[in-house]
Amino acid sequence: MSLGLVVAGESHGPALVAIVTGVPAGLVLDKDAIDADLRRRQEGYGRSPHQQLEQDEVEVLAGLRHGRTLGTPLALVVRNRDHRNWLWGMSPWPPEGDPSGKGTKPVTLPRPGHADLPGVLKFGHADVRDSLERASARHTAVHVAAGAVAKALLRELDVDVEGTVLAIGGAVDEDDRRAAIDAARADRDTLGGVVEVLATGCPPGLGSYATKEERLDARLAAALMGIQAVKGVEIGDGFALAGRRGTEAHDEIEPGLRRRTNRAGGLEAGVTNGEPLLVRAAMKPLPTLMRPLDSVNLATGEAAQALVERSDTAAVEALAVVAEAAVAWELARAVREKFGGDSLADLVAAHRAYLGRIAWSRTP
Ligand code: EPS
Repeated sequence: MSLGLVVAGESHGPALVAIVTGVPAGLVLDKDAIDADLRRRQEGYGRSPHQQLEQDEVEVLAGLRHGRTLGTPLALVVRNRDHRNWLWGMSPWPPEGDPSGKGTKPVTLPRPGHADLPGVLKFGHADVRDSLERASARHTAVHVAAGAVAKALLRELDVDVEGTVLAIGGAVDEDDRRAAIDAARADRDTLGGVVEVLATGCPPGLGSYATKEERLDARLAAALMGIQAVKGVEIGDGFALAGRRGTEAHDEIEPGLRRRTNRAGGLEAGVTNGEPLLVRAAMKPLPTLMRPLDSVNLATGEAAQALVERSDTAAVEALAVVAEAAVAWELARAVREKFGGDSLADLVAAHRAYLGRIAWSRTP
């Protein structure tokens, strides 16, 4: 038993869609809680007018009845309000009549750092828009909706997951981060940053060292690297561990099987050890720039400046929410694999029996 997720949707298309499988029957979902996470993803300082145009809310088309999951595939939809401005440009069918408006003119100036060039080469597209629409981080919205389902499941086991921003453009303090965004925006530039996700209440034993595919550290790294613009992932003290001696790198075990420190970030050999799970992700500065970098016009082969478009200055606050959803999703998957159950009651009972066997309580 595991969780499955398939997401479809283009940035300016009609909607974003997620099919979620493997959620046990009887889990109560709260629309307000899912919508609150969608709003959190949108609230960050430094986003573009496009992002502000969207007012995301979840629709559930299947798998839920009267607020309770049925144990069948859940179909989640987040509509793109901006689509009404792209009816021709992003029409799924050949547009009839007089095609004009946004998105109808082919994009031929790939942005360094975006999917534009690798995308058109890989798929044989003539219009960069055929790549950029799907590569856009817009569809993180519906991943956050799926993550909210995962968080609801985890909460039944007293597991909480929270993402926070550590730095934006190198600035750590909140006021400095805002100032860094204002300065970058004034320079018509963009910023990246670092986020952290903390998960508390994980029992020891999620994930496995048996195969590399089951290692929870590998799965978390893949989930975080799967988010647009993420270029680095660290678990626990991560890169700093490489410079320490062994006696200062590991977490000594005390009676009661708790640890004196948490340098491993709650994961040893790809398995949770009962300490808080701690992961970080580094985001590169966004590649859509108002001050374009050198590129090539794909229609002529001549040197040119990359596409200039409205742009987010920074989306690091959104990344904190998206990374939280990604970590929650991977943890919920590991929970489903370990505890199984067709109904939530079966799952909770299996979890309780396991904690009893290993004599483990959430608080030492
Ligand atoms: C994005 C580019 C921007 C963002 C968008 C993701 O859109 P546009 O190019 O239309 O201005 O605003 O993010 C969202 C709309 C969102 O909801 O997060 C990109 O290229 O990834």
